[in-house]
Amino acid sequence: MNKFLIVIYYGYSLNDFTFYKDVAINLGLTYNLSVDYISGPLGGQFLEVWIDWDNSGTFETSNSKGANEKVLTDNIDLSSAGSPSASITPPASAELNTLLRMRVVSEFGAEPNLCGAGTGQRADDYGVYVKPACTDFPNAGITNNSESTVVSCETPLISLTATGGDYYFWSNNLGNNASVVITEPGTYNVIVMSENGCSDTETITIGYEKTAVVCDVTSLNSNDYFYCGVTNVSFNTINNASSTYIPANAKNDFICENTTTLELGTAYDLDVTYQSRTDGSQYLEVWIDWDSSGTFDTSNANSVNEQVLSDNIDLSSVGTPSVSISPPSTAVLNTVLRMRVVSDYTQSPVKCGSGFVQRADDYGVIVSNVLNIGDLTESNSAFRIFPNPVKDQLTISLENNGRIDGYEVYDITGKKVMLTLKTDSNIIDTSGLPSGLYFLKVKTDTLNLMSKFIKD
Ligand SMILES: [Ca+2]
Ligand SMILES: [Ca+2]
Repeated sequence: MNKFLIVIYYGYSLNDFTFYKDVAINLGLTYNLSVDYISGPLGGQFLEVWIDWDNSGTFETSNSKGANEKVLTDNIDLSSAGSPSASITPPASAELNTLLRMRVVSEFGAEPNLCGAGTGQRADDYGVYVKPACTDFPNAGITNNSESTVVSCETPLISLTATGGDYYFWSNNLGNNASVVITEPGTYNVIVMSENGCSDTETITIGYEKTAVVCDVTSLNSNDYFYCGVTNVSFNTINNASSTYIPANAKNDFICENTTTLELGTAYDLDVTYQSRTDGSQYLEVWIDWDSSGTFDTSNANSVNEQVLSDNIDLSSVGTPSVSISPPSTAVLNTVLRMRVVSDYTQSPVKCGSGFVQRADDYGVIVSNVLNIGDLTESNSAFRIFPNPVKDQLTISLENNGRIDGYEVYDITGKKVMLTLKTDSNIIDTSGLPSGLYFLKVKTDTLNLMSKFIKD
């Protein structure tokens, strides 16, 4: 649980960190030791770690109690980095409640000489206390300071406080403070340790409600304006000016501010404006995770291609591609789905993974089978329904004896109660509807018409 960072101070071959960088461990428990070390371009590097368990003043492969004091050995080739680790269980014969010496020693091109002279050798010594086996364990707890255990647009940060001990070690690189802030879903563990060195673990799982979790993108070049990429996205109610600044994580998440609701059976124009640099072409793709699977697929679980737009432009250009998008009938309904607009310089963008001068903007798309009541402000004199109130048959009359293609009926709550995509008749059978107020949406080959009616 404790990671030692070895800093090499040239000119010294031994640094003694004992007494101010020491660690207490307990008999009967196992601890993780990990060491990071590097080699130079001229040769390999060897590493050993020893603990003088019997406090004899010597490091032995078999000490006075028969214990092996060499706890880690490793080596790497030239121009490499190594991060070996070992699980260490103090031997039952270890000298208790005494500061024992742990030596981390590394040598260039040969096994280190743990006592004596090396050629390019350095040793760092640390202190280890071995305490008796734990009998009094702390009782680890996690207090959730937020209302929710789910990261959402309403609750983007979840604050947790670990309780029950004197020291805290959080997983997921969250550090050693009692209180932490979580922004990503996952399972989080905290090791709670009391002053006697005994520990207990508590776990909490944080969910995510913005959208299905989708892979991240990165960019080789980021954290600056590169003057290429997407500058505006327009899609139904979304009209968002973007920028050609590429943030460090290569992605901007607009899902909480820029989400739009699409109705099944309706087509929407997606318009993207993007630009290229003077020294290279630019590529653009847009994807929508229609099946909320967490991946963008050319053929998803319902055999739908989730790539909705692909385009590219020459250098020194502005592109304004436009595409008409109808949500597929198999789209997951009434859930925020992720739309990714991603662009890269001189090459096709990588929708998941690492690009070159790449930036992705994510938006939210909800596919609804529920009528947006706001749409009903539309009226059209070319369209009449009768009788109203109606009992069993509602007739739709269009000017010039026009025919309808299909219709939808919604109840007062906006829930779709009838859907006919294709019909040869201008008469709707309303006999199965309970009494009440309904909204009717009629499609012809050129128009979307709306009206209200009352069922007696
Ligand atoms: Ca010894
Ligand atoms: Ca998908």
